[in-house]
Amino acid sequence: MRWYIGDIQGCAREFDRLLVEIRYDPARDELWCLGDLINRGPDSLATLRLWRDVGGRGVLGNHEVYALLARAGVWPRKRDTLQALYDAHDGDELLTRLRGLPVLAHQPGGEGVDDVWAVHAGLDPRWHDQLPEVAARVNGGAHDDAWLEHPDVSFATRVRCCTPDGERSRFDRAPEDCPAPFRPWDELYRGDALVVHGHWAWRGHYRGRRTLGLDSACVYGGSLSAWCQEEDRVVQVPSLAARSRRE
Ligand SMILES: [Mn+2]
Repeated sequence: MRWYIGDIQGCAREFDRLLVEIRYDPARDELWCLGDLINRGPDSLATLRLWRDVGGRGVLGNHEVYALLARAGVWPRKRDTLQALYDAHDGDELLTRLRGLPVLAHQPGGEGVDDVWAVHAGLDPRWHDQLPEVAARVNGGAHDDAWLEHPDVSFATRVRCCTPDGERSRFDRAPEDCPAPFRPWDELYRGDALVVHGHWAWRGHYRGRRTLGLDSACVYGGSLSAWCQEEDRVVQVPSLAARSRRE
């Protein structure tokens, strides 16, 4: 089975529980994390070690971009929970894995199974009829620091609300409150493939016309969500944290 998991944000214990819950078997199954595996939460290092050890794959999130650029000294260090990762003997190896993650990942479906595009935040409306070309462009860079700051990478890892011509809003609350002229990016999506994404913790897990959101705010006391592509099934485990970390 192929499983997609929403934003873990260092919630390693919940990640471990979720893998047990879905009976994840690295020899048989495939694991795609939807970005933001790290930061804010209690244990980014254990999260990445577990993800590596079970052969996890994934797409790049804005917290991975931050971790890489802050580590490189390109961006100023903000308040974060990444020090143990930076200090670990295998920290740079783990960060190198993150640097290699694609921004957009296509997983074909089949008989009765949805074609899936995975992305951390969402899609620019101008990309909808040319996703393979966009993926080749945004995934095919040198993955160096400058690539991590490319506007297309920023869009795919950060958008919540935007305009049809790809202008982004900083709005981060419930989609129905999105201020005009911006709209939730998924309402503008007109493709046929199912887009599976994370990043919008405030919104939580939802199912749209052709989109599926899996960031159910584990780090803020919600739950951690997984979705199986073949069975179109969601499995969730509750957060072990108090509902207190939201900033
Ligand atoms: Mn995010």
